[in-house]
Order: sequence, then structure tokens, then C-alpha cells
Amino acid sequence: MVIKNVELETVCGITSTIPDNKLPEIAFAGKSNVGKSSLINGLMNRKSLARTSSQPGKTQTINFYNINQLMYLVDLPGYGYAKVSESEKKKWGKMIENYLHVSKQLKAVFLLIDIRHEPSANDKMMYEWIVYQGYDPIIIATKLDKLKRSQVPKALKTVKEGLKLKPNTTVIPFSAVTKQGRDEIWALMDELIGYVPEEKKK
Ligand SMILES: Nc1nc2c(ncn2[C@@H]2O[C@H](COP(=O)(O)OP(=O)(O)O)[C@@H](O)[C@H]2O)c(=O)[nH]1
Ligand SMILES: [Mg+2]
Repeated sequence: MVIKNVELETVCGITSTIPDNKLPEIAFAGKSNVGKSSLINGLMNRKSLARTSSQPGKTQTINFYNINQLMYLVDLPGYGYAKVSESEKKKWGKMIENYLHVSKQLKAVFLLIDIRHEPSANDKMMYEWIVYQGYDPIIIATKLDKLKRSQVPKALKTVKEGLKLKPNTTVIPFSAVTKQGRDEIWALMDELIGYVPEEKKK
């Protein structure tokens, strides 16, 4: 999809109701600091609409970005930030689970994993929640530029084995620095939401 306009349309806090959207949604989950805001900015061609930070744990809301009045990218709260109290963590977990459960327009969930690290217990739990809600998570291995090319295959194997992915699961390496992986992610999202460009409709 060619980005024409993007807008942060809805911000949902812990007590807000999930909007009953009419356009297809694609959600992004991952632990704090994994590069979720950077990925979303990269997909929208914006430097900073989704807030990026080297201070993790800031996004405590579910943010709905309207893309071209055709779909939403949904930024879920980052999990696993140590400095947050147990009760806060529980609330975030509930918020994410509730969204996965109630959204009628959710077409797919992308789960972000740092390509350099073995998936954590929280990553595994998130993966299982997504599967439990009936979705096949698509894995984005973030911060690809931080590895040498020769290190990538082994790193991807660690991610796949750590999450015990089903053999046919899509794993896309991505770098917010080089934008490698961006076109592949958009091609997949277009397919997931059934998007056909105007010029191909004729
Ligand atoms: N080198 C590199 N740094 C990244 C990449 N993606 C994110 N970062 C950095 O990692 C930190 C956290 O990124 P952010 O997008 O805010 O993560 P979030 O907490 O998951 O939303 C920031 O300092 C980013 O600049 C990437 O692909 N490559
Ligand atoms: Mg963020």
C-alpha cells in the first residue's frame, strides 16, 4: 500500500472501551524496547508519529493508526518492563487479552522479537495468548542491522526454536535503520486485509 495519509485516531487506556471499528486491523505486540514504535513508524513512512524511546515501558495504551482510511495499525502496550509493578503488568496483560478477544476486525497479529535474543518467558506467553485467541502470529525479528549477515540464520533458528513455532510460521527480519523487510511486511499486510490497488482493479 502506498501511504497517503496516517492519523493516530484512537488511544485506549486501561479503562477505555475498545473501538468498534469498521476497517480491518493489524496488531503489533512485543516487549518494551523491541522496536515496535520504530517498526510502525517505518511502515507509515513517519519518523516519529508512533513514539520511539530508549526509555522502555512508556506506551501503556492501545493506539489505533488509521492508514489511508482503509485499515488500522494497532500498537499494543509493550510488556515485560521490569520497573512496572505486578498489578500494572496484570492490567496491561488484561488489556491486550481483552483486545485480542473482542476485536471483530483484527486480521492478524505480528509478534516482534529482537533478533539478537532468545525469546523470554513473556514472549512465549504472548505467543500462546495469540494462538489461544485463534490467530497464527507472524513473527518480526527486529533490529536486523545489529547482526552481521553471517549471524542471521543462527539467530532466526534461536527465535523459531525458542517460541516453538509451527513449521509454516512466517518470520520476517526487519531493520528500522535500513528498512529491510518493510516491503515484505506491506505485501503480507495487503494480502491479509484483501487490499487491491486502484490501478489493478480495472
Ligand atoms: N539499530 C536499531 N535500533 C532500533 C531498531 N528498532 C528500534 N531501535 C531502537 O531501539 C529502541 C527502542 O525502540 P522503540 O521503537 O521505541 O521500541 P518499543 O518500545 O518496542 O516501541 C530505540 O532506541 C530505537 O531507536 C532497529 O531496527 N535497529
Ligand atoms: Mg513503543
